[in-house]
Amino acid sequence: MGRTVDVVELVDRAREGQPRAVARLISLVEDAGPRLREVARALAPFTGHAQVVGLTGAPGVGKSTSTSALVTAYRERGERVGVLAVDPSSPFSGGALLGDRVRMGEHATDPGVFIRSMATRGHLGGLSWAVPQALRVLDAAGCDVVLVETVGVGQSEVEVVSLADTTVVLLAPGMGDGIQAAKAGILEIADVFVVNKADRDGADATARDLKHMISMGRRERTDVLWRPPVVKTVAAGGDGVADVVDAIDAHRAWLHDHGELDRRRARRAASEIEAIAVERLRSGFGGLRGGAGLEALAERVVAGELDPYAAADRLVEGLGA
Ligand SMILES: Nc1nc2c(ncn2[C@@H]2O[C@H](COP(=O)(O)OP(=O)(O)O)[C@@H](O)[C@H]2O)c(=O)[nH]1
Ligand SMILES: [Mg+2]
Repeated sequence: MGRTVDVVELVDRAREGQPRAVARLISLVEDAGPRLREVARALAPFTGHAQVVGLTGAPGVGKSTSTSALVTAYRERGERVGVLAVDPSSPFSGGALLGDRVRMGEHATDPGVFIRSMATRGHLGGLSWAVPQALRVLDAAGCDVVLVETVGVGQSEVEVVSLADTTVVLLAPGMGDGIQAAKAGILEIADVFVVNKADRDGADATARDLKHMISMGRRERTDVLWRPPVVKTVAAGGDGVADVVDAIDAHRAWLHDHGELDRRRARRAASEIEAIAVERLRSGFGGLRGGAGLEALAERVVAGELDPYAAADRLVEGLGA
């Protein structure tokens, strides 16, 4: 094939579990280069197998430590595991983040584990398009479970929900913002709560507060049948990690029994399509020159010559031309 990669062959090799093929495919989708479409097409028939588990929470609660402990637990069951560590603020891309590399070090030579760190800064839409494509690569590579670690700040914790079959929200005692964050919306997104650092004072109180909030929430939302369990862990020592695996399994079974798995996956595909379409529109705007371009229109809005709605109409019309 000369210097150009044969994407179909790469996908074959990834399915055989060759780490370099997996890494290469993720790079191809991350770069959003001309091969992206070809990669997506080649992957499509082999996706839909992996169980996608999102882990989110404030920086320092122990997401990476927990992810590593979960990898160990799934490997003990003989499952192939993928890890995507997504840090929107990281200036690095492609390679592993140093901290994660150290923590994930014990899995680095395990052929049944694929680990990838992704920085989303600089990509319009952040998580919204590159991560789902990387997920597809790991899925097609035969991962039984893919763990997606995202920092629970701003939008990313909402976005992880659209990616994951099961969303695990981590809290830690002594991080006062924990319960506040819960009030601000993590209650809606969590399928499983983990109170990590249970070796520290206050873990019981945090777990109790959470359970109380969950029971309050249920009174208002009687249609919601799944009650998120609250699991205490000491991820650093592995305590309670088996309970997290059990909770994730139970949630998966519940999703399956209630037709929710298909619904969530359809929602995920819909947001993926939307993100790609929006991205395409955006890049189209960039190509519009002269008076029809975004900058020229913006100037006219600032000058009061056009209102933003009329300007938006022109922009969209410009794409159609
Ligand atoms: N005491 C204690 N420390 C922990 C525990 N789990 C993780 N840590 C420590 O907390 C710090 C942050 O962990 P990390 O996994 O990087 O958190 P992340 O930012 O959420 O990914 C590290 O120094 C870990 O060693 C735990 O269960 N107990
Ligand atoms: Mg981390």
